[in-house]
Amino acid sequence: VVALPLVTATASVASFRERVPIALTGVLPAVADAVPAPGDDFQITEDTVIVGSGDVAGQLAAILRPATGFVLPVVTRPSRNAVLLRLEPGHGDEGYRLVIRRESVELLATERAGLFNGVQTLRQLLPPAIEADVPQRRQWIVPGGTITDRPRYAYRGTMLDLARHFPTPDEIRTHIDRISRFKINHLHLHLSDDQGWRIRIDAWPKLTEIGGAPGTGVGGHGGGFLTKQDYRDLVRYAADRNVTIVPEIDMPGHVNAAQTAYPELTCDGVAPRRRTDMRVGYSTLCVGEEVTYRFVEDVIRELAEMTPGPYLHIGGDETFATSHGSYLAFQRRVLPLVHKYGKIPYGWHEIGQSPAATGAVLQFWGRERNHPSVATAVAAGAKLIMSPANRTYLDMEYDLLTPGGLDWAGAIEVSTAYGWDPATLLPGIPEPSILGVEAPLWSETLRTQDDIEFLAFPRLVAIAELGWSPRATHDWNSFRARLGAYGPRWVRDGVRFHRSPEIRWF
Ligand code: TNX
Repeated sequence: VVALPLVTATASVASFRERVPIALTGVLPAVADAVPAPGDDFQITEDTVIVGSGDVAGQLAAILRPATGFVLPVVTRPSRNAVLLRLEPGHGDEGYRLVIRRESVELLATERAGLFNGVQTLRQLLPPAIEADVPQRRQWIVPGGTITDRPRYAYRGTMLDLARHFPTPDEIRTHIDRISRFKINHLHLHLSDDQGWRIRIDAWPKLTEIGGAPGTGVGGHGGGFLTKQDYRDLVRYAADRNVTIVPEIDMPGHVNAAQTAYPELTCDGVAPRRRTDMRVGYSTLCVGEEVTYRFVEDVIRELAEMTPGPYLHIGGDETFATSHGSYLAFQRRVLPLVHKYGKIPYGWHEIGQSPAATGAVLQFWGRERNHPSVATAVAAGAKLIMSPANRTYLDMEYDLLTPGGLDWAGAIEVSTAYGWDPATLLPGIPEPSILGVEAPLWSETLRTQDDIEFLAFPRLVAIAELGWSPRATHDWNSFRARLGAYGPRWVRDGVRFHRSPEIRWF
């Protein structure tokens, strides 16, 4: 593990900075190990070829062609002046090694995911101008040396809340492009809530016809839903970028939209009015009725059928309208249904109160204090994803002056998002029980793609680094320098990120 200063100079002229060679250690999230080989740089030229047989070689070529203007043919036979992608044992599920020398760049990994991750790193080792979509007249130098890298945690996620504000599938795809640059490998889609139901379920068509109708967003804005084809296309698009989609149907609370469509899901059989306000905790499924479980089982079965990933999120948060006994009765029946359809049950940490949650994953969204029911569930076998609200909630405001976001968990500037350790936040949790981290973006205050990007970036990158990089690399000064140097890439990509005053942006 090396110390991580990132650029070798701190000149103030942007055009000069663009010419400063990128350091091997300038990458976001920080690489596990880097050994520079000064002077042994690789240069991409018009004769360079890409050697590899899988689709990641094609992805790399597609990244490099627009700005270089070079042909960069993808071939299978080894060659000089090449970027070679090769699978071999020993690098783990997502790890990779990059060996950069004057003659070639070798990218070695055991799985396709490792090659994908290595390509994200290689991209950042080229100057920001590589992100341009038309040819730039300049040299394309990759700094010499060897990077050996692998994730600290298997799960590095973020969440989009499709219920309070429904983004289009194209906007979701753009977001997947942006998050996958930082080796985020799970995208949790919050598909239902009091305001809207966003995924077609064939057995209960009114969920989307009524619950996903126009105007079913906070403030009466937006609305809409994903067809099964939309969803499957997103799953595929994400998988190409090493992102697993995690679907969530929130229950037994947060179900007002479903109940506007099917009044039999309420205890009094009366359809509630549509709700487009921001209150939480007032709705609940009728836990004593059999129709509730026919509904839940149909939804779980249809969601599981179209979800290749291992997790199915069943919500379980803020059930203030469900008695404790009813909550436990509900989970005793519903948690096994997720297993029945071949998925690992995942839920907000409240599900840990249920003895049926031993094989489940809990998403911890509390603060840094003792949570006895979480510790008990983990001791009984449950796993944890860390989403402490006062660190990871991308919908919290940055500070009092910056527009957008809520404030119930506090203001979260970049240093706050970065300044914690997933392993030690909660006492008494053994490290192997922690699968990783997730940064949720609730959408009560969102209207547009720009709003999503402004709240997600740069904070999501801090969470990505906590999830990917070994703890030994954790260093605020290094992080903020690497982040500042990343700014021009976002500018080129048209990402409206928050120019946090904590960062010296290039
Ligand atoms: C709490 S955190 C919620 C959501 C809201 C969010 C707003 C959690 C599991 N539930 O229903 O959208 O706060 O920040």
